[in-house]
Amino acid sequence: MLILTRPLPRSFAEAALSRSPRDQAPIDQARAEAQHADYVAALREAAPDAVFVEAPAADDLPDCVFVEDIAVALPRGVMFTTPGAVSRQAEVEGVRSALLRAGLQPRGALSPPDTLDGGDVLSLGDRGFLVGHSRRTTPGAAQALSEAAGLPVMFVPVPGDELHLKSAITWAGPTHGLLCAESARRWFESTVAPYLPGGVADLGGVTFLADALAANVVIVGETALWQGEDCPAFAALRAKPGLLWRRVNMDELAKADGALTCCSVIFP
Ligand code: CIR
Repeated sequence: MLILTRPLPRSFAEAALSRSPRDQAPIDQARAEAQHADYVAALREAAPDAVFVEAPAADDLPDCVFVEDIAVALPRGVMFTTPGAVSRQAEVEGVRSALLRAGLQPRGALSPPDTLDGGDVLSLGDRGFLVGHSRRTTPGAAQALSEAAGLPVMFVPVPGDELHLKSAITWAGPTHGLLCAESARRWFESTVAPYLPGGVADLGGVTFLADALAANVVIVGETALWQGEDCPAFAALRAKPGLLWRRVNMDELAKADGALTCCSVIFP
């Protein structure tokens, strides 16, 4: 297993993109750095044998900690994206050189005007990918991803005004199923569930969670990292055997619209 992360830049609190006005949600840089360090430590604990690749620190790229948007793990390699936010496109170079140096094989390519944010790509294992059509991700990019991976892609609009697909839904594997924000239930039931090859049951079912942040979990080996509000449905899910649940808190990064999956890319 190889895990990619990137240090939190010193420009994060002042300049990371955020949909909340900064005066409503000022970011505490030191707290964000401490939370990110805890997150990386939790990944290391969960995967002690993994190779950790840290892309170079880049204080001139305020959103660069969100590596998920830059590289997508494919069955036999990596696809580098063209992120949909122009201010983030220079993030690719540092991630690309770090991953190629680590020996990963590049797969596929995007051509202008296509753009792709990895936050819109949910891997469903050998079933393929669920890809969100957002303001950051184009249909042509979903097609290019399918060709690069040699796997089917199901392309769906992102729910409501979510930034990314994985702002609303992630997959904890066949034992624990999909986790979806309650606010996206109607979207899931009408736009996703009927079209999933094999249906929802084949993916282990779905649990709806009142807190959208909690619906974004990172699965690393046998460990699941989670954050946000707990609730009985989530507690029941965590009580099922098969995963060790580890709570982390990244609420400072959430102010810049980042959830847990955003800060790493896991190559199994
Ligand atoms: C952005 O707007 O691009 C960043 N502030 C947040 C990116 C979060 N990434 C993700 O959900 N995959």
